Amino acid sequence: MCWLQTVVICFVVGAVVGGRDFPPNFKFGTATAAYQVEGAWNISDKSPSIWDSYVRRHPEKIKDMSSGDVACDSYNQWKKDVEIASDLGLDFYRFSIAWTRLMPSGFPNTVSEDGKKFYNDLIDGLLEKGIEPVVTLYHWDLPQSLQDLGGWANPLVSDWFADYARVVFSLFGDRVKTWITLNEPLIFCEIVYNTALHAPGILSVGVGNYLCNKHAMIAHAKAWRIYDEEFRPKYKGKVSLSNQILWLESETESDEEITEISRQFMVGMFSHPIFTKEGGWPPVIEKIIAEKSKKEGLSKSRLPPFTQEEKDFVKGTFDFYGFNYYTSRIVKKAKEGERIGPWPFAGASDLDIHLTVRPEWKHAATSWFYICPEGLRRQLAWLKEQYGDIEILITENGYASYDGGVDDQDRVQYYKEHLEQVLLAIEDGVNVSGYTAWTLIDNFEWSDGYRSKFGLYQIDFEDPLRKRTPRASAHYYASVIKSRSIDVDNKLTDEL
Ligand code: GBH
Repeated sequence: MCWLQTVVICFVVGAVVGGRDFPPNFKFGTATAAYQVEGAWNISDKSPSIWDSYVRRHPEKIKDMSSGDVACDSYNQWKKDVEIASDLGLDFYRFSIAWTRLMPSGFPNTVSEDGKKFYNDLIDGLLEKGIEPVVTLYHWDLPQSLQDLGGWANPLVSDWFADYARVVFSLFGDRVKTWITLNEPLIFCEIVYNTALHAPGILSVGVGNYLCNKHAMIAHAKAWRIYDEEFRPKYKGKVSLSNQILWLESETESDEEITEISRQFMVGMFSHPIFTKEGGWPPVIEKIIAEKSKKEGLSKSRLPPFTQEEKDFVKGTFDFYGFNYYTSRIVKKAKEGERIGPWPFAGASDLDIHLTVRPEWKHAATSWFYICPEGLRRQLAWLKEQYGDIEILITENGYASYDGGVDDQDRVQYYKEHLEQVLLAIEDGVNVSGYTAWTLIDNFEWSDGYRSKFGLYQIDFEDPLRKRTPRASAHYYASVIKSRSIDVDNKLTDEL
């Protein structure tokens, strides 16, 4: 075929399907996290993480009094996970490494042979099937021994994390090219210290959260710089973090200013230090917290400042922007005495806002989850506007249902509507390079236990082998990946 014919055909095909198809280099994946799927919590030389301790000390904090002790047993069943990932046709699989499995003492003097083997096998198994491993270093399971020293509130945590990161990069960097340092500091700092609803269950409203935020930013930067200096030259991979983002919008114009401030609290806090030229905290946040601290009679702001040296150290430590999107909120100025709603700022006192939802947003199967697909496109536009035209990887997006049933048309709908918004964002000119469905298999959903299900595959938790069964959404996602289009069949078939 002559080149002109090729061009004409491509043009015609492009015009017909244009906008509904993903670009050829766009990548699709699914994600999980170690504590939520692995189980084998005390096997071999693994030490307890803060989640292992938390579910023992506070079983009542988990809605069904369950734990991740066995979870999906992926520690033993990982071959099945690789198999279904391959059945789906995934380009990549995002999983996290359990610090306590790989480095039981928390420090690099102990590297577990067993832990090494487990992650080597998983990585090699994925690569054999042509699936790229995308690895998260920290998905909330800090070694309990480091928590006993103050955990994320201790500035030394950034060195502990950096040492751990170096071990991980040196063991797996030859095969892993995309790294996520931290999953959602908003959750493991703000939620943890403002609500104590997650491990380690320590309440320190307006103090612990900000210490943690700062140390998380430094820890991320140290890991990125270690990769950049010691590993990038030979391995040429990419490193960033994943932020949890709720799209926030205002009901009325008069609330627009407070809404933008709220975005800076929720997204800017964990982005401005890294993704802007000036670095450091968003100035508006620094000002608000400093003023409040002063009024409270404190001599210093509760938000620890960055020195100029620290600002320079943290800024620019990214290769792409990673974020997780599930839901949205409407922001209103709080009236006297009005609480701000259970999530994500419960207990936080520095932002006088009230979060609500629009009546038309449908509720999914867990308290915080309202469905607003447009939020994803608006969020993507906002990120581009704030931090420039950088590559963006959606590291999680998915839907919660109560029922373990397999004909999950509501989840299919959720994926379809959100993928459509991704396509629109790409049309808007946002550089979105990939999309990650949360999650491959039903798993331990933190304080919800096993009550809310997010899996493309259903897990039979009564079965000792934890049988994995594809839902309609698995069929749908597989078809999307195959056809690179969202308008595909969503029926249950025998294909998977
Ligand atoms: C992500 O967090 C996580 O990365 C992933 O591990 C998780 O399974 C997935 O999303 C689905 O939740 O109501 O105060 O007890 C998203 C943020 C964190 C939101 C936990 C709900 C419950 C906090 N989620 N949070 S609370």
